[in-house]
Amino acid sequence: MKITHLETVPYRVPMRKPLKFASGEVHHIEHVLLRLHTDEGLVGNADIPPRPYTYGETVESVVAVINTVFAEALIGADPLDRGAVHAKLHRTIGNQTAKGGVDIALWDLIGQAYSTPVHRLLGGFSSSIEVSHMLGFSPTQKVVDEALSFTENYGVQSFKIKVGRRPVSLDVDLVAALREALGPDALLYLDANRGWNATEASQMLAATADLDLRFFEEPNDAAEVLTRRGLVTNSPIPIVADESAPNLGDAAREIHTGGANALSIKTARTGFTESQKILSFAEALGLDVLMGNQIDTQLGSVATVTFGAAFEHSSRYPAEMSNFLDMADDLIASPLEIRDGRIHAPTVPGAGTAVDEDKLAHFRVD
Ligand code: MUC
Ligand code: MG
Repeated sequence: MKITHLETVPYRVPMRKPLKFASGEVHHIEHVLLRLHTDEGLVGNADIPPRPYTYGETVESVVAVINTVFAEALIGADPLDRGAVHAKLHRTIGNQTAKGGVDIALWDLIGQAYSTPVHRLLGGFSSSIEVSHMLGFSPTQKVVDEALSFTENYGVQSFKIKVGRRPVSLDVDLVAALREALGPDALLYLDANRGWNATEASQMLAATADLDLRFFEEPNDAAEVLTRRGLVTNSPIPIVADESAPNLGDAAREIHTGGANALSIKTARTGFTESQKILSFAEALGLDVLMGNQIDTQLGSVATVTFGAAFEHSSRYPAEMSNFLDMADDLIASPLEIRDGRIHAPTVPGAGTAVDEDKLAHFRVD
């Protein structure tokens, strides 16, 4: 099997409600659909979400790097030789979600070629994984109502709370209100997206010490090495590296230099191949891993469940997979369903990233 040509299709879908957090805001889904075509007539698909405030990528940069740099490694390649493709991609620094998308599309082809779900090719640990919902900035009562509606309508019991606002007391009050409303059994954790400095983050930890929070993601900028290391050393709960560890090398550096003691894995940026390397690294060191959300569509979230449910170590905590409910529509051909707080991994051959061609025609902007 050989890749004969590729397509990079920019598309735009409105959000029902914007998602706001300390490092940015998302009002519209403006992503790139990558399609790898083969001489056997198979098409491998992946959703690529550029996040300029996290990785510096844009729709235009994703399209450009794939067409002008990565295409040379892809056209004529057999998807099974993905090690050779990755070695070539590795020569280009950055462009994290473009690389993640290439890997997912390659695996989608491999799964289709072997008539097997990628979830099973990877590991097949569990047929489903529990869902965690990410709560963006909004007035406290609205956030509480949103969380309660997710528990009631979808059975979701785990929430990542976006924090990092000033004054810190704003977020202390929010977290206290959520714990009060959701009760002692809900799994609650924080993500400040670098919005605070280490002093503010310490104040947050002290003020919420009796609220049973489980993790604290990117409390401050990991580039503030000294204060970040102090925070990690003194924090009673694990400090999770997300945007400070967007690839294997950065994850290893952040862990070994004391910048974090838990890791977020996002298939949107490390696909399946590099995500598995990060997962093994974390497992060997006894570090907790969270399957994160890049404000993913269903097309993106299906990759998260495909990977997350494939391994025991990535299934230990609920995976962030529900923000597609904030979006007005989706390109995915077989929609995801959250039932009893869980999403099932696709059972069709490939990665579950097949697209609805009518919707693609409607939402594409090229
Ligand atoms: C997260 O975990 O930080 C917000 C920005 C981004 O790149 O991902 C989201 C969620
Ligand atoms: Mg994060």
